[in-house]
Amino acid sequence: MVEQLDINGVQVFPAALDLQAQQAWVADLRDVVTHAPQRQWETPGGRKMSVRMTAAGQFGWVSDRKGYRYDPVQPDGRAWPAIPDRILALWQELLPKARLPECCLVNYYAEATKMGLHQDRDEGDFDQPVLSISLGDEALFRVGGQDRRDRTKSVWLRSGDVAILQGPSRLAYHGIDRIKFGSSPLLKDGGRLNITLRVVT
Ligand code: MD3
Ligand code: FE
Repeated sequence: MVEQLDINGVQVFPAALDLQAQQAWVADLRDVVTHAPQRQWETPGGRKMSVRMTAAGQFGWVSDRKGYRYDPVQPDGRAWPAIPDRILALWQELLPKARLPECCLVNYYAEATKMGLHQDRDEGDFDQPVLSISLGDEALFRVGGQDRRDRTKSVWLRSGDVAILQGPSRLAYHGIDRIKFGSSPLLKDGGRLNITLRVVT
């Protein structure tokens, strides 16, 4: 990893994963989806999210009328599948001092999917970093500060890009404004996968 960008404190490593690695990750994630189908969660306010989500690890992130939370089981009562070794290995390589991730959240963006500006604060220890990997179509990522009104910066995240959120940026507001559907040949039906690794407890 040579180039490194700083977007309001978020460290972005463009093209950190080469094409062969990206294809291997997609195969691993297809396996995860076999054991944990993707779902469109309902927000506590009753709106269906446009992002399709699943997870691996000790916990998955879920949402329904009762609220947002990490859950050790899927809605059908099954445990979440294990985090693939190759994915765990990237965390250990980039973040050797961090605790091991307990959730590998897998977000899929089909055409016209977006994710509004939010903070990630359902985890127990904000001193632990979050690692994000983008696969497939390009996405316009927006990140501000710890106050929703703080000025935001935008950057296009592309397939193979890795981002690390730690320090003050760990609680920064962020979101995905849009994707450029069909901009990457990686996923056969198009769209974008984003993988985030988190320490939950
Ligand atoms: C900045 N995902 O899953 S990834 C999420 O592309 C989420 O699916 C987006 O926001 C996506 O919660 C953005 C980059 C990212 C992930 C976690 C962060 C940026 C972050 C946590 C804190 C600050
Ligand atoms: Fe987030």
